[in-house]
Amino acid sequence: MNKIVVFATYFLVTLSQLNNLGYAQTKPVTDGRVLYQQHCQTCHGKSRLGGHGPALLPGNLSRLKPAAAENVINDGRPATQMPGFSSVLNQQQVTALVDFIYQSPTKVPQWTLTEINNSHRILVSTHQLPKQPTYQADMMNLFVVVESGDHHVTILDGDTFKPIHRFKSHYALHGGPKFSPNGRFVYFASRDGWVSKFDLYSLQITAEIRVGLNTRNLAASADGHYLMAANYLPNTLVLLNSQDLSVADIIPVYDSHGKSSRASAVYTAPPRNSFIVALKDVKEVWEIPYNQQGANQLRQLSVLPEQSLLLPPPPFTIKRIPVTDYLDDFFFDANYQHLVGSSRETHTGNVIQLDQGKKIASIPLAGLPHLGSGIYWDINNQSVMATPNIQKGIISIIDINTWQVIKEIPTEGPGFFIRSHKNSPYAWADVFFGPNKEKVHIIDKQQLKIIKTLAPMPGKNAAHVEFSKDGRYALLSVWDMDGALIIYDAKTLKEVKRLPMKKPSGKYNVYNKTHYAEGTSH
Ligand code: DHE
Repeated sequence: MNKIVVFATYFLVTLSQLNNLGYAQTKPVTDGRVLYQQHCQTCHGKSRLGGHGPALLPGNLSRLKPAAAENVINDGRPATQMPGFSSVLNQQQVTALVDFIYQSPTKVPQWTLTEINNSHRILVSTHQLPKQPTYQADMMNLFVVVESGDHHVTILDGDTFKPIHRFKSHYALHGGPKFSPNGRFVYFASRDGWVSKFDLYSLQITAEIRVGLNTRNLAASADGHYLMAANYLPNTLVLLNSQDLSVADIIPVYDSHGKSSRASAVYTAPPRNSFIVALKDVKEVWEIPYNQQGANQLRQLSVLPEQSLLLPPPPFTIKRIPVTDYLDDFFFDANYQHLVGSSRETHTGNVIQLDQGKKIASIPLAGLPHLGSGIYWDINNQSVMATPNIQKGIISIIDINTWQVIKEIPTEGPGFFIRSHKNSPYAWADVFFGPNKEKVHIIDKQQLKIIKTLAPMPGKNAAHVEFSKDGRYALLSVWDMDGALIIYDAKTLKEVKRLPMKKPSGKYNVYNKTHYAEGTSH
């Protein structure tokens, strides 16, 4: 009898030890917090403040109903890195996760002027910088290549295609880096809020500042004086002096009724001397002029009284353009008279005339266009724009005068980026999603048809092209840890060189970017 008791006790103790270690567990985990740690925190951050994925706090989820959040967890979200979890989690677990992410955190995350200023570091002062480049290269034909696989940046000679320098960046750079008007300095923004300034002459980071906890992107003013960063957390725009990255202003984002919003993205509109801001949670588009006239005007405060900040009087006026939808992805025409904005929820492009500050047309776009990567060119004096679609395998071609869709070019799957150059007869459009993600289509810009399809590394995602200064070469990324940057002759479409890289994402040519060249992103 005693033996039986001893054995039973031993068995129970061992079972409970195993349970504690998580081994003998047969019941699936149903604690939302634990599920979050297991499945979500790598991308969305330990405290739900965001990382590679967005922050998951009630304020950031205000536009997403819990039932829709369950769908996102089950099926993933198109055009993002968010995969579906329906084969890993049962419905009870998904509901527990949703309950958890809609709970307010015990400590509300703060990132105010104090935290921002405390993060500011000047690593090299301006007077220590060399007057000339410290190496031989055409400084206007350099490429800045973001390697998202191991969070590095490579500076590439655009004539020899030899890497000049490689350095560690902050975690998950997102959006295109922006350049000073003379192309000497590059500014990067990371999803976790860091803005860095890099000197291409001396190949070093000169200053850094953390402007937010979850940042979207940044824009540089055409006069070279300012940078503006757009944040998801907190709901702010942060204006920086581009010389040393010190804070010039913090603009909490509220609509005219006082409703707070995340800032989806900020863009520069060089001929208008203004920043244009896309807002995620309110039906407004903002234009913020930074010229002297704008500075002398009284700012119509977007700041609610209780939000007043310990900053000198803010320099700029905010022009609010009311819109009928949430617009968070923008295309601009060549002279920045119009923007086309889309939202995830609708199937129309909204054309806003910026001087008039109102919508002038709707474009039926059923495939969820990725307008931010749209480009424009002329066909027999007719200006057209082209945009990939992230839910449908088509490239939409739109007449920029009539705002009519004139053609839909079928592709082998939904795409993310399209690129060209004034000197190239072709536009390069990737197939980013689905079984054909290895493919890139070459489109004849006059005939509006695909003339060739490349698949440089079978099975691996090929995407995002940037041309050299003169348009002779096209550089394509293979987004894989054992990926590559592939250089093509843009005329013969033959491969010229292949450089192994760690998941290279975007690449940016100094000339094309500083000249807001036709065919590339601005
Ligand atoms: Fe991006 C640019 C928004 C997901 C890679 N992306 C942009 C811009 C916006 C944007 C508004 C233009 C800003 C700029 O360049 O300053 N991106 C979004 C999203 O809302 C979306 C769909 C969801 C998200 O999680 O943010 C999204 N983007 C991605 C990715 O998953 C990509 C493919 C991988 C990554 O690095 O996160 C990605 N986005 C890029 C790149 C650019 C970009 C490489 C710059 C393109 C360029 O050529 O300028």
